[in-house]
Order: sequence, then structure tokens, then C-alpha cells
Amino acid sequence: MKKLLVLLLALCMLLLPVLTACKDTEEVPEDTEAEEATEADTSGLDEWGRPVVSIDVPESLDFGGEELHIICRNEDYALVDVGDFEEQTNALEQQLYYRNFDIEEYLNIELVYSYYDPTTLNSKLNSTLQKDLEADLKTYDLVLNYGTFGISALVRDYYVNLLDPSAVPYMDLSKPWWNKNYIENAQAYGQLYYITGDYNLSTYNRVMVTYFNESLCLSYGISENLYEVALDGGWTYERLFEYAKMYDDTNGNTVKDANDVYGLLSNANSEAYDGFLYGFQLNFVKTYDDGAHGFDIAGNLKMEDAMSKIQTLYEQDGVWLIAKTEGAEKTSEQQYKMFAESRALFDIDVIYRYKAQNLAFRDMTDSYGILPLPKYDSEQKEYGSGVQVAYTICSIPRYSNYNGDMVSAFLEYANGYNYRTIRPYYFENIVKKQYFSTEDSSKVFDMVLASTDFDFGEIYAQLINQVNNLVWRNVAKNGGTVSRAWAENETVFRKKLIELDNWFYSKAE
Ligand SMILES: [Ca+2]
Repeated sequence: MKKLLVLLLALCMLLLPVLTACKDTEEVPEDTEAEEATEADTSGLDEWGRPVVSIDVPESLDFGGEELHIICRNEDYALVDVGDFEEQTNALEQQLYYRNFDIEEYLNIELVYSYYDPTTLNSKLNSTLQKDLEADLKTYDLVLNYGTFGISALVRDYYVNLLDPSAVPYMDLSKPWWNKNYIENAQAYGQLYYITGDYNLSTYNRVMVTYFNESLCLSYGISENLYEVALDGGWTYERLFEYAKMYDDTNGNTVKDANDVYGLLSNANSEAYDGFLYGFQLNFVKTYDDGAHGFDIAGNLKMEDAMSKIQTLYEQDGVWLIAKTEGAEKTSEQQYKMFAESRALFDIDVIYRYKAQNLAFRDMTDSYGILPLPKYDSEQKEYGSGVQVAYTICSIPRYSNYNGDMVSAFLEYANGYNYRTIRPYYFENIVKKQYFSTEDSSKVFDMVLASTDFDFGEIYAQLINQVNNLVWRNVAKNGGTVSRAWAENETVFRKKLIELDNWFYSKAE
């Protein structure tokens, strides 16, 4: 199929002087379901009540069949961004595959991909890119990187400032397909080097939620409608705390093991703790009026109390924590299997971890749903949701002759395209109908998405002496207090944050 398209494109280019409207004459695979989804009503809203917004990337653009080379993450769950599915195994993969044809046709480009491991600051992805940038080889036009490691100092000096309209003429960050909260929290002194938007379905997939097994909750006497509780704003720490006491030695061997039933299941590698930062509306870092950043940790009584709450929560009888509970495995496989096999009433995890987890949940006999992370207390007005640090960020490498027109047109068009078609297709037809399947669960899902938040301190944690690990995750997992962890590392934290701010400031000059 792709070869055919390339041939058509080549033919088209030969005939270009004659065929002025080359783009309109080509045969490309039709994306009927998604196309139907774009039809607007007269009120200016689409069928899901979202504003119909034009993508202002002119159709007259023509990059002459040039390759747009994307260096990207090789992990299974991040492939939904680039959608390079030569062999599609489901409807979403098919939609994404055809989307790419449409984009290639619209801009007259050819998408090319290189996949590397992105999972450290010095990852293969970052080091490969760094060598290429240093030698100014111009191999890559666009980078799709792992959120928490993509900000690596190896490559950041070579990135285009996305807030400079002359550098990215076709990007319009006011459009609804760009993640405003990320943009607001990732920038400093008018500099923004990373961005995430609707093109990055993997970012949505990393949103943390509380799953609950509806059938199991009923059989263990939880009769209240948890969706209603959540939608009425009543899903709080206190409730989850009560449920986390529930434990049933179902195999009767008087030993807590992975075959029993637990009130609360999660993963001490990250998800058990990270989401509560946002659920409780806490930030590591605040921004001053002059644009500089400062910590909001020392003397933060709410953060200290929140830590104590989380530690107490996970000490309850009915808790099984991956990588923490005695006898538990270290990786997430046991977590998703236990939930899928009805071994837990509640489970704190991301929307989509990877394919095997997703398939196991969809194959479950019991019905399950999602709730947000609980509120700190009933006084808290809104829920807060966090995105686990493995979300995807996009950057444009600044070679001496990088093609800002082409990459910005691609990013704007791909994000706008996903906003119009892929995102509603994914959310409405797949996530809501296949993952969650009830209308109430869908409402909760919308509420969760509407409350997602980023924190400068966590976005750049790897450059701030791993502040998220040292004052939060490790303390929650291993005991101690936020204030002690802060005191032990305060000097380095402050030094690193100033260095980071200074770096941003130096780029602004
Ligand atoms: Ca047992």
C-alpha cells in the first residue's frame, strides 16, 4: 500500500506542472469512520460538544516529497503516537496507519522512523541524537522522547524554542490540540523546548486513575455507587483508606499471597505514589512573578501530612504493592494480572500500561470502572490527576539548516488531525466503549482528563537531583518524612534548580 502511494506521489510530481491541484486527485485510503466523526453541526460544535477548530496549515504547502525523519521511542505503549503500524492488529492501529497517509499526502512529505530505547538521561535515543546534532548531520527532523528523560542535558542545547513563532511558523499553541497545562508548566523565561498534544496518545495513556472491580466491590459489601460518589465530588482519601483494610485469605493458607483478595493494589515503582501528588494538588516547585522558580517543600505542612497519609494507607491490611509487599513481584505483570483475575477491589495504575495489560483488562469476566485519584479531604474542591512520567514529549532538533517550516507544519497538522478524528475515535469508540463500557465510567474519564496537571518540579525532576524520587517516591516507599529527605538534600536541590533556571535564562538572552 505504501509503495503504491509513493509511486503515485512520484507520478504526481512528474505531472506537477500540469496538475496544479495534485493533492486532490490522488487516491488515498479512506478513513470513513473518522471522516464521519468530523462532520460539524451548525452550532460550531462537533458531535462530542467540542469546538470545531480549523487547522491553519495551508493546503498549498508542498514539501516536494521530502523525508521527515522522526527519532522516537521503541516502547510498545508509545507506538500509538507515530502510528507506524505496517501490520495492524486493531482498529486504532488501522486509523493511525491511514492517518499517516493523509498527512503525508497533505504536506507531500514522507515519514521515516528510527526507534531507540529512551529510558535514561543518557539513553541510546539521547546519545544517538546528540552525536548527530554535534556533527550537524541533520538526520532527524523531529524527536519523540520519554517525558522524564527527554529533557536530558545531552540534547537540550540543540532544540528549537517552540515559543518563537519565527522558528515554528505553522504552530499555533492556542489551538485546543496542544496541552496547555504542560506548555504552561514546562516553559521558563519565554523558552519552551518540549511539547505534548493530541498527537501523543501515549500521554493520555499515562494518566493515573483508580480502577475498581465493580463485581468484586458488590460481593464484598460495597453497595454505594462509586461513580456517583466520584461525580458528586465525594471520592476522598478517607474512603479509599477504609477500603484498603479489606483482606480475604481466599486460598485459606494463612499466608498473604498473590492468590488472595486485596482491597488495594498498586505498584511501588511509581504509580502507588506519584498520582497522589496531583490527586492532593501538591507541587514541588512554584513560579515567582519574575519567572524564577522556588521549591514549595520546606515547611509545606500539607505535603508532610499527605506523605503520612500515603504511608498509612499502604500499611493497611488489604494492600498488595508490587515491588514492596513481601512476596510480591518487582514488575507490573503481577499487578495487571491480579486485577484482571479479580484479586483486588481497587487498583491505582495508568489508563493504558501496555498491550498485554490492556488485553487482560478487556478480557475480564468482572466488570470494572475508573475513578480519579482521591481528594486529600472533602474540603478539596476539584480532583487532580497526574500523568505518569513516561508520557511523550516532542522536540525539534536545531541543526544549522533545520526545516522549521516542514516540522512545524507537520506537528500542527498531525495534532490538529488527531484532535478532529483520532482522539474522539480513541476516546469515544475505544477507551469508553471497550475499556470502560459504562456511561458513568465515561463521565469519570472526561472528568479525569479535564483535571490533569503538570508540575515544573516533576517535569524537570531528573535535572533537579531527582526531587520527585528523593522527597516523595522513596519516602513513601521506604519510610521517613518529607522534611528529613528535604533537609538531607536541600543544598543540592537548590543548586540544581538555580542551575536549571540559569540555563533557561541564558537561552533567553
Ligand atoms: Ca493466602
